[in-house]
Amino acid sequence: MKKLTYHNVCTRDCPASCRLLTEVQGGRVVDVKGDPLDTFTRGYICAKGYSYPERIYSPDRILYPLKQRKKGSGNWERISWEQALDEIANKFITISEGYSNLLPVCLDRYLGNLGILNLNVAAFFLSMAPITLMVGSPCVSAGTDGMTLNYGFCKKPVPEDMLNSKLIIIWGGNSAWTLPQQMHYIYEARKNGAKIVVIDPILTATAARSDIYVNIRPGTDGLLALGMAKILMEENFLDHEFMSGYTHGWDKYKDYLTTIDLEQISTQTNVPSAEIHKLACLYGNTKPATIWIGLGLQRSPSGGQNVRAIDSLAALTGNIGKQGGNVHHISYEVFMNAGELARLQLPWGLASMPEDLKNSFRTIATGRFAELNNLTPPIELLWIAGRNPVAQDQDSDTVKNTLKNIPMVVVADQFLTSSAQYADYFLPVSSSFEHEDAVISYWHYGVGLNEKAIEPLGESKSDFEIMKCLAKAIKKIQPGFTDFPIESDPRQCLHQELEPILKQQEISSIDKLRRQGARIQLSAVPWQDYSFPTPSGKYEFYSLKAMEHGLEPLPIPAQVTAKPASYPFRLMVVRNYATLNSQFYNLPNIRGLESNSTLIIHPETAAQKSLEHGDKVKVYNQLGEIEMHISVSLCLPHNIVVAYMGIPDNHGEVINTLFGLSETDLGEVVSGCKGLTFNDCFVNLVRME
Ligand SMILES: Nc1nc2c(c(=O)[nH]1)N[C@H]1C(S)=C(S)[C@@H](COP(=O)(O)OP(=O)(O)OC[C@H]3O[C@@H](n4cnc5c(=O)[nH]c(N)nc54)[C@H](O)[C@@H]3O)O[C@H]1N2
Ligand SMILES: Nc1nc2c(c(=O)[nH]1)N[C@H]1C(S)=C(S)[C@@H](COP(=O)(O)OP(=O)(O)OC[C@H]3O[C@@H](n4cnc5c(=O)[nH]c(N)nc54)[C@H](O)[C@@H]3O)O[C@H]1N2
Ligand code: SF4
Ligand SMILES: [Mo]
Repeated sequence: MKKLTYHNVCTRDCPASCRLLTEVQGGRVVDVKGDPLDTFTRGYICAKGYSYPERIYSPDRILYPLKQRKKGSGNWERISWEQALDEIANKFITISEGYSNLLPVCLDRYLGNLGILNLNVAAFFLSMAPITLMVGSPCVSAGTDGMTLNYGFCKKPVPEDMLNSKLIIIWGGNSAWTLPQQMHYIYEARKNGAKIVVIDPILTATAARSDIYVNIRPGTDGLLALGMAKILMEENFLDHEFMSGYTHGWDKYKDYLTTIDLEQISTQTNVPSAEIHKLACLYGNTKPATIWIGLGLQRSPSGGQNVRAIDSLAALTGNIGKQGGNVHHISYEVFMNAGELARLQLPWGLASMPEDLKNSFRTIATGRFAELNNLTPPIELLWIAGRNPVAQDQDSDTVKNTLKNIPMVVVADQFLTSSAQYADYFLPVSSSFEHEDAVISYWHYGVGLNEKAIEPLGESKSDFEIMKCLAKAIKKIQPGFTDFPIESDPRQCLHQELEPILKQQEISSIDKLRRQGARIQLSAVPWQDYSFPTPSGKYEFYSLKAMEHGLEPLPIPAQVTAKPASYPFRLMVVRNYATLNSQFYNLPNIRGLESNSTLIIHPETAAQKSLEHGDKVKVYNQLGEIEMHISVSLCLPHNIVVAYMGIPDNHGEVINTLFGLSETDLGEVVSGCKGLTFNDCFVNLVRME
């Protein structure tokens, strides 16, 4: 039988956004591989990408709408789309009649699918404002705020600019696992003489590939950066021309730096003074030098200020606006180039919304499920799409209880996730191989068209189709209720969204985009014009805006949390190379790589607790407990234990049960609310017989 090849894009929330070639035989996906024409990946994809055929046809995938008799009971019944949509549509109508508004309707969505068309889920709800919207980001908001306060906007160089660097400091990121394609540029830079430094509390796969590894106490990165800044100042590494022309607040920063004590910083960060000195001098001496601020470090109580302090190193040494210099973090600048819908999306969705629309919403910060219980009017209907909050947000028990309390919870997903178990309705979503869409990468700015390669499996539908069908069902009962375009062709909507990009790129047709892809042309090296959209028009060491958000105007982090006596181990959850957040672990081939929920501990901890590799332990704290198998490793300090993200234990218990709700210092500047802290959780463990 003839094989047909289709162009797809991986729609996972992953910076690589790999373009894929999908082979289809007899209407079935038989192979997925990387597209060698993808200028960023050059055809290299990860284990998750290769596992798509297994994921598409997984026996775990749910292909029909389901209704659960009692939430959490597992007592599911297959129902027709007609019944599901009718009952949900009627709930919308009853809510609007009972409350004279739709505030009791709440939407919680995130980036389970990065497709532009997929973003229309939000458009459906936006068309019916006012509703209650969960806003912000569980991921990036403290860091983007830190960057925004200093520079005025969060921009980054293109990934290839690392080839021009002579020193690359990877600070709080594990790219060898989370963005492996970038390692290619890093290795190339090393061949050209660059040194690679990794700063991480864990000796990660990335750290193992570095020239210099700095082991740091979690959450203290800002202090290390302040110590380095003091040394740069004392050792005359400052770029006075840049500082005097283009920065604001150096006098105050300088005064502050003179007061700090390097020995104290060494004690607080766990980094020996000589190492801090060596690192600062290496950074001061090497031009151009770049810092890649990963997402791990900004999910700490002072994550925003820590990012600001690290940024300041680039400003002090004049590494801003230079090829091979700057700070690489994250950029949503690309979405400015897309159509209206993509532009309205998270994490800055709220900030960029027109005032009248914005003000009509009731907003709840992402992850704050407890707050959903105490609202007037109360939440009557919660729609969860592209999210798994029970597994991924903090305090999973509270999330579960909130879901239980809400009269109607709808989850649209492909699998019966830990969150779906607390839903009343499960709506089956087609995989991205089953409908057309497009993805813009927030790392390399590539735009890839995703073709429909096969028909939707079972009765599954894309989120866009689901919203259209729901709008139809609502309109059948009350014609004027929503103006969501029920007759619109998904293709047409997609093309509308892509039009500005096609124009900018002078790409004549969607078909051309499908074959060759595109890349949004942003400046390869940001800030070359030294024009910073901050209140002072300069790079701000001293930010009054930070003060408005209750922080020190200088990049000074707050005190580090003390370890509670009864929970002596800090629990860090790291992303696994073969899974993505809570996804993929259910596939047999992936489980072959990571078989069960593992807790990695130091040999000293093993000895102290009389544990051996493979033993079963209960990991617990004041919030709950989870069963795990021990793996012993020297790659982490004795007071840290490490788990892989998203893999539940044999009882379905998830690791985030042990994480209390805890906010980062920043997040609201860009996204409307503070971010979430994930590296400040403490536990104890005990052997299970
Ligand atoms: N302990 C700890 N917790 C963390 C973090 C951490 O570092 N430590 N990191 C945080 C970060 S960075 C993030 S981004 C969040 C991620 O949190 P989430 O985004 O909630 O996590 P995912 O597991 O990726 O869930 C996405 C869901 O979308 C579904 N999905 C896939 N495609 C589609 C589609 O087309 N339509 C619909 N409707 N659904 C689809 C998937 O099956 C999956 O269930 O987790 C946060 N949680
Ligand atoms: N394979 C795979 N790839 C992924 C994902 C996945 O789940 N699996 N998830 C995607 C998503 S949603 C995201 S947000 C990105 C995240 O990708 P990265 O930017 O790499 O961020 P994380 O993996 O969250 O954390 C990276 C490192 O930060 C370290 N870290 C934690 N706290 C601190 C600290 O206080 N200081 C310092 N210096 N380091 C610290 C951790 O030990 C970890 O090694 O990856 C994306 N890519
Ligand atoms: S998960 Fe990331 S690296 Fe893997 S195929 Fe998808 S986009 Fe590429
Ligand atoms: Mo994330």
